[in-house]
Amino acid sequence: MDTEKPLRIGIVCYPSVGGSGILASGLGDELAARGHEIHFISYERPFRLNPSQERMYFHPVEINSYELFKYPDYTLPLSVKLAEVAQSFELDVIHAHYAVPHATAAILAREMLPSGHRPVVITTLHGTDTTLLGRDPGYAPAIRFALEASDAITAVSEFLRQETHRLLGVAKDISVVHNFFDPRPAPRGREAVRQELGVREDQKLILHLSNLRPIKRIDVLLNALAQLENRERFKVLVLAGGTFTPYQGLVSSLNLSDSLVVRESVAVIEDYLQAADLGLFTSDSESFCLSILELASFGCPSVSTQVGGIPEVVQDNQSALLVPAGNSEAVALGIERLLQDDALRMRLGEAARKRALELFCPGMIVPQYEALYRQVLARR
Ligand code: GMT
Repeated sequence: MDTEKPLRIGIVCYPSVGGSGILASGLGDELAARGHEIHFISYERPFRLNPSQERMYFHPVEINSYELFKYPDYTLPLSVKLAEVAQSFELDVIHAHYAVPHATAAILAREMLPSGHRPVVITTLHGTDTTLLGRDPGYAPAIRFALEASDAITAVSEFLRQETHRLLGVAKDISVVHNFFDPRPAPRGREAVRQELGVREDQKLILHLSNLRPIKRIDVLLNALAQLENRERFKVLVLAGGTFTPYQGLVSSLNLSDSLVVRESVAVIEDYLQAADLGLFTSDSESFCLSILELASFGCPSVSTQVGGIPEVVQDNQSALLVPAGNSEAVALGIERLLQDDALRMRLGEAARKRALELFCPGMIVPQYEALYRQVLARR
């Protein structure tokens, strides 16, 4: 329990559907509930921000389009807004989630302010800011600079910590602070939700939720489903954080249209998490995979590719089934095992729930961020 003076914290994140923004919104909510004053800064209100939380504010960044610019610039207006908010509300900390361009804007904001009014900058790496952009020579030097200039860096898994040292050659220490999830009660009952989706009592509901970016390998997921016999046994729900349209052609050609339900941009996911029997994830890389944790919190086990930080979140054969990446046959075998063996599915689900509650709950993770803020402020 943090008993010291509450802090004033600015959080900069992406507002759209994606793990980094979801985690940042959850963290802001928890920190505000613990008495800190939280200021979110982004181009839109983050979609999962709790509207009724006290001590939580949102400051939009306005972007003008100037004729001279072929491409609109976000980094500079963001840095100016961060500096304004930091000065007006006397922020102690700016916490940047996802390095590009948030860490750069935060460093610029800090340097723009008069000394004595400068917040410390903490940067949390979430995944593709290292694993994708960190490999791009057009980005890497700028990311490395922003990380080295941050007062502290965190990564959401040990995998991501090591990849950041390896790919970006960052010399500074990186602390691992895993993600957390605090499930809210589902507003509707399990049966009502399954009815809405057209899932019969004797059918299993397989759930995939993501922003559907190419790294999620929706092609592998659909090909795996197409290999399963007796499709009457299950329904598949995709909670899509982006448009599913590009995959409709593949769905039709694999004859999966009757087995698949898609819902785009769902804000309250708990309804669907509680209704699912198993999760399905086929990413080529994942620094953590918050969605696996979200399902685990409801006692739902997943079949997933064994990549990146996923083995830190769930353990193969104990709280999930992990299979090689890019291999739809292996994915299909994993799903088949869990469709056929109710006892195994229940056992893995219960172990996943226990692990989520013990290791990845707000009570375990949020104090780690609070302690880091205090440590860095004391060092300053
Ligand atoms: O989509 C986002 O907002 C960020 C995204 C990414 O591509 O970096 O997700 C990452 O952050 C999540 C929250 O920390 C992790 O659960 C995801 O595993 C991670 N995605 C990847 O590494 C591909």
